[in-house]
Amino acid sequence: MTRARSASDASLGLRSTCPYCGVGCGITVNANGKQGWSVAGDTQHPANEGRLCVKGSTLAETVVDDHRLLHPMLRPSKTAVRVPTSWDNAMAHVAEGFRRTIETHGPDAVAFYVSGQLLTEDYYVANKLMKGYIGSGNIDTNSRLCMSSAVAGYVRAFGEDVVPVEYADLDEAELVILAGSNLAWCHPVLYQRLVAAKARRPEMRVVNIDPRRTATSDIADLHLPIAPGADVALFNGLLQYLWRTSCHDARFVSAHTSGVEDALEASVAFADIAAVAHRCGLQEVAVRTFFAWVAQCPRTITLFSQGVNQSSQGTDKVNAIINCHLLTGRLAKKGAGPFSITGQPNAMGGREVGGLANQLAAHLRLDDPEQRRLLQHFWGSPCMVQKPGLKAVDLFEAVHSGQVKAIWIMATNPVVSLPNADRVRAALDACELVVVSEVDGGTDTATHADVLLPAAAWGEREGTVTNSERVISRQRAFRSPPGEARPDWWALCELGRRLGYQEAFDYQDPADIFDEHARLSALENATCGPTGKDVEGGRYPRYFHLGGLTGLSRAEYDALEPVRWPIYVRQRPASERPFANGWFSHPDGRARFVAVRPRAPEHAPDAHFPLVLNTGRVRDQWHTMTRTGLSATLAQHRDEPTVDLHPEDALTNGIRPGQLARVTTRWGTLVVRAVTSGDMKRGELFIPIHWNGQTASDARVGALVNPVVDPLSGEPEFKHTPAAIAPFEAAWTGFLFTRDPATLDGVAWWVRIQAPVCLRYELAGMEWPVDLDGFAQAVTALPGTADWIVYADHAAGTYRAICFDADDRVLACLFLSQDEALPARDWLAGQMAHRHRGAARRARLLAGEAPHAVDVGPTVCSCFGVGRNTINQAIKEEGLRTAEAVTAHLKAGGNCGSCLPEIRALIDDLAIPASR
Ligand SMILES: Nc1nc2c(c(=O)[nH]1)N[C@H]1C(S)=C(S)[C@@H](COP(=O)(O)OP(=O)(O)OC[C@H]3O[C@@H](n4cnc5c(=O)[nH]c(N)nc54)[C@H](O)[C@@H]3O)O[C@H]1N2
Ligand SMILES: Nc1nc2c(c(=O)[nH]1)N[C@H]1C(S)=C(S)[C@@H](COP(=O)(O)OP(=O)(O)OC[C@H]3O[C@@H](n4cnc5c(=O)[nH]c(N)nc54)[C@H](O)[C@@H]3O)O[C@H]1N2
Ligand code: SF4
Ligand SMILES: [Mo]
Repeated sequence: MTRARSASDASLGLRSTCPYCGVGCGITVNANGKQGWSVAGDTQHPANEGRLCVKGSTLAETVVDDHRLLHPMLRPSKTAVRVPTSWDNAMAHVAEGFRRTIETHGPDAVAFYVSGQLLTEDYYVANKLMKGYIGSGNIDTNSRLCMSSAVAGYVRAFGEDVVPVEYADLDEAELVILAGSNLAWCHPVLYQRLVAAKARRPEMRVVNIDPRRTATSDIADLHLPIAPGADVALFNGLLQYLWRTSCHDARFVSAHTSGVEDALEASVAFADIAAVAHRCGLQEVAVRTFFAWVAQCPRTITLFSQGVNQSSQGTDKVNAIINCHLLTGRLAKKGAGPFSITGQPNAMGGREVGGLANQLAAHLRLDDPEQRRLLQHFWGSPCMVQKPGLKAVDLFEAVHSGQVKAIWIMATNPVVSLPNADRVRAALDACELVVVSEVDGGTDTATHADVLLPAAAWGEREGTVTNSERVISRQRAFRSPPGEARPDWWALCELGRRLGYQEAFDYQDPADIFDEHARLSALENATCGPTGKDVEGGRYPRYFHLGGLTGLSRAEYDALEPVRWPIYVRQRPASERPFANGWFSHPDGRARFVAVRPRAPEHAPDAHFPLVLNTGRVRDQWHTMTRTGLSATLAQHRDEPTVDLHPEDALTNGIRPGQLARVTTRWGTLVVRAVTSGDMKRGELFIPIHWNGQTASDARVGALVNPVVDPLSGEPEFKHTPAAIAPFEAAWTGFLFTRDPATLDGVAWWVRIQAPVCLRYELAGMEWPVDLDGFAQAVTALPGTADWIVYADHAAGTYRAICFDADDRVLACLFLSQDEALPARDWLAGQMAHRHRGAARRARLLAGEAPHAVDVGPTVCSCFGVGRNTINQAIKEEGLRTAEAVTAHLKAGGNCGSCLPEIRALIDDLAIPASR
């Protein structure tokens, strides 16, 4: 097992990386602060140079043991109750289940479903066990849902999955195209870097291509609110424009690429800019401006994310983008290139070890028998994978049909995050053996496990991750795992050993695994082609090369500084970036243009489902909220799940902003609060992905998403599902503050929100309770004999009840109303921490607000807890005209800067013209 360091080690300032997004910021951890730990940005780390966003800054709040799975749990049958057991017993059960299934039904009847949140060492072992020892390709990862289209696009174009751009290129670019990326919220530190670059060089241009206006649009000189899915048409139009205006790099195209004629022919229908604009739902002048800017700017970066990848034509979108970079030779040069930004902290590490069902490890090709044999020989494996395994959506379909009978799910929550998620839940219910490795035993997926394995979490595990710019960093442990939690690599090796492969899985620690991974990357690998100088020899040249990191001593591995691959030779970074010498990884050394044509989505809006449902992220929550959901600070920014829509769509569908609404698709339905932010176009809805069965009664948006996938990458169409919306008419709404989780049987709708010293629930019901006191006692599980004060006005449809403990502290506080007349929650939330002695003071609580209450409004700046109303007031009263002035006045925006776009939007909204 890994050595978990003690607090005294950490007090020295242990260096690690943030477990959230693919920016991969370096952090330092110290043993102090409110939670026992404090986290700060690592000034030495190249990804962030000391900066952190609000999620990174609040990490210490999430290092709590409350929700942790502490012991292995087992249920011998589907109807039995899960009980704690020993690791030995749990692993014996897993090994027996896998062995029996493989013997009876063959290796393709078992599967692993893993995650870009594993460390590279965990990932390497999982892939080796499934592909080299079980002999099946049935290992897929949540990265399938994330950047598999980018992987497929890069491989088609370059012959290898290599991201040829670095963060520093943003500092040099003349034009940055942000395609389908909400960088301001999803990669905030990188966004801040872009903001700083633009402040230094105001002539730099930014174009934002996104159907919605987002916080990212704030930095854009031009926002193109593209029709959902129309990106191939837009970039085909751009290719034609660049060709016709002679912006192509003829030398580069003829010396280093092939297929340009086909790509031009496929895009010829988009030579007419007016037609492109029409197809994309954009103004012709905006498209002309965009094209002209690209033509003018040799240093162009196209940074793309899920608006491109998560599409039934995601791979074609990626190649449409890369085609434009190939035509102009804007690639592998300072300040230029197609940049797929990765989402998860180790999405890139997963790509390196071949974690997708259609990859082999170390960028070797699964479709080449010779390369399979080479890897088999390296691993000494008994039964090597022969064909690609099932991709995530198909994999769970195979679980549903009974073709896959045993599955091990690790560090991902597919009952929330896969499309058609209710079917995933049904699949797990029907599956003979479901093993789930988790840190949180209560997730929607964990509750379907036959065997639950407690995993060591971030802060307790040792290993490496690779960020979006190919920089490998060490994650280091600063605390011991609680209970019996153990690292994932260890549990996987335990299965390997129990299946009879002692030697192959006899690693002592992650350093051992990393060494094997690095050695494999150098196997038969001459990366630089005939003219390259770094390495010679090798049958299968790949840019993915960690030769310089082989043979590290344990101490060297522990002390490893962030380092970017390729790294061919010890102590010597590669002399040039991948592709800089014009050599690509296809056998002939040439990059490929790919002929792409737009396709209509499989499911288009119709009379029943007239709207397009788009899904994505909010600033302060991470995925299914198992970590960020524990932070009261992070809950302030967006406390509830919402559906954002155009005001006219709200009107035509009879929905008042702020009201609950039911959104329905052919696959599922949910109920969330409707908002009309002004950012949406007509015909489109946006719902965040984060809420799940623990945090809301009815807000798992995955249940609504169509299970359509890209034919090449298998990535789901998460951003495009036909949908309908209708008001959800509740008889009453209300809220509850409580110290203990509420009992919500019979409550039609609820959301759970982490507040500073308690939980808050927002509630709604279909019938006004006949016995209101009984209802209050039931939801709070506090008896009628407890110390309650109650105010009830049946005529007005108002009920308020507060229960105190012997120390005069509020145990629970329930407010219900038939006409949505409820006070703002902030003041009452603050009162939960205080004592309330005396009838007068207690009665004031029933009023729900301070005698001179000021409603600060929803939080904009989470770092300093500054609300919208406070900011608006300062803008108006102090005449503030810039975000910097707001920061100077209120501190808001002065720490991580994530909220600056929102502050600027408030200034714009209140802007008073200087003169008329
Ligand atoms: N706060 C926060 N940050 C995160 C995460 C998180 O959960 N929370 N998750 C991380 C992960 S794993 C990922 S993958 C990244 C994702 O990062 P992003 O991809 O930036 O985030 P999303 O919100 O999924 O989607 C991006 C945008 O695509 C737009 N879009 C939808 N359809 C289209 C289309 O047809 N064309 C174009 N051009 N755009 C479209 C959406 O409106 C949305 O604004 O974020 C990472 N960072
Ligand atoms: N509708 C819709 N759905 C989407 C998306 C979308 O845009 N729209 N985006 C997709 C994308 S890009 C992504 S990346 C996925 C993310 O979706 P998921 O991967 O399902 O989301 P997470 O909440 O990150 O799940 C990680 C789980 O691992 C657990 N965990 C954390 N650390 C460890 C560890 O060290 N070991 C183990 N064993 N477990 C651990 C956490 O408690 C958590 O339950 O969602 C996808 N789903
Ligand atoms: S940008 Fe924020 S979430 Fe992403 S790695 Fe950095 S601190 Fe973590
Ligand atoms: Mo992702």
